[in-house]
Amino acid sequence: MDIAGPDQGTILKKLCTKEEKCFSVLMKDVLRPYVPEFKGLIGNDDGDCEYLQLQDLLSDFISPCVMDCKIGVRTYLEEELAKAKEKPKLRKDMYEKMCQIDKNAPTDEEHRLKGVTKPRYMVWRETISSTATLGFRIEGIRRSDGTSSKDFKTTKSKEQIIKAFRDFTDGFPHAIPKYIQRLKAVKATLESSSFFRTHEMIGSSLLFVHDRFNANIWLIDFAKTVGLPENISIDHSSKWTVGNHEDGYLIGLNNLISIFVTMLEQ
Ligand code: 4IP
Ligand code: ADP
Ligand code: MN
Repeated sequence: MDIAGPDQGTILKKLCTKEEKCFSVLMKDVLRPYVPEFKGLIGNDDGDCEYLQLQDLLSDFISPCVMDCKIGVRTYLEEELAKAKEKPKLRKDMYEKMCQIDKNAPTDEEHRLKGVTKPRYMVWRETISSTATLGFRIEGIRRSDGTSSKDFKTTKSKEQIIKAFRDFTDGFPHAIPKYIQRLKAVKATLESSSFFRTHEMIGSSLLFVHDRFNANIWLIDFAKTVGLPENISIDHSSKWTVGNHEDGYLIGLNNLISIFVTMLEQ
């Protein structure tokens, strides 16, 4: 998703109408300073493809280090679960991704079928990583030299997370207190946000960015963030059960804060 936009300091992301809707609401919400600015839609030259034009969050940094943490205890929509129950569709690609990490993970039947359903794969990914227990997981890290790693699929324990966060902030000690401050500001703002009160945030990330001088965090990726049904409200930290729409967003945020505080104290 690294397409530079036509204007300085912007990037383009393939249009997803769910995400566009979220950005439109967010531009009028108290969360606005915590998300990339949404500058509207833009088509390609052939007119067969549309993009969201977003503020490039990296443009004010010099050789930034970047980390994407996916927040929440659940990473698939209830709607995807319902679809898979009604009409189980076997995903060969997901079966193969599963085998690559652990060839013993699929059941005998799944091995025979050479496929797994999407929720089965997503739940498995949640439990081998820190998502199910800590309410967030590391998706990827890019270092200041430009090298990057997505090798965090089995980073699960607090100790493993701290080691990865230490590597990420190595040589940039000023970033840790700045990250704590920003995470606390995100939390306080979420508490008064009507967007947060009325949406289920699935598969959304916090993007951590620092360089030698600064450090900051933004909320990104709202492709699977959806408005809650009229009659349902959530507190973002209660246990998810089918139909209650809880996402565990605050479980992840609170754990991130406490882990960075632990690192500062160590
Ligand atoms: C991916 O699994 C990620 O969970 C994707 O989420 C998800 O896309 C993919 O589902 C799934 O295969 P791995 O990270 O293990 O490869 P994201 O885009 O946030 O990274 P969705 O569309 O669910 O967000 P499919 O169905 O797109 O393959
Ligand atoms: P996807 O839905 O394809 O997962 P994301 O919105 O999560 O797309 O973006 C993928 C990656 O692109 C992020 O991990 C981040 O590194 C980068 N990115 C996303 N939005 C921005 C932005 N506004 N500015 C700079 N980088 C971004
Ligand atoms: Mn996504």
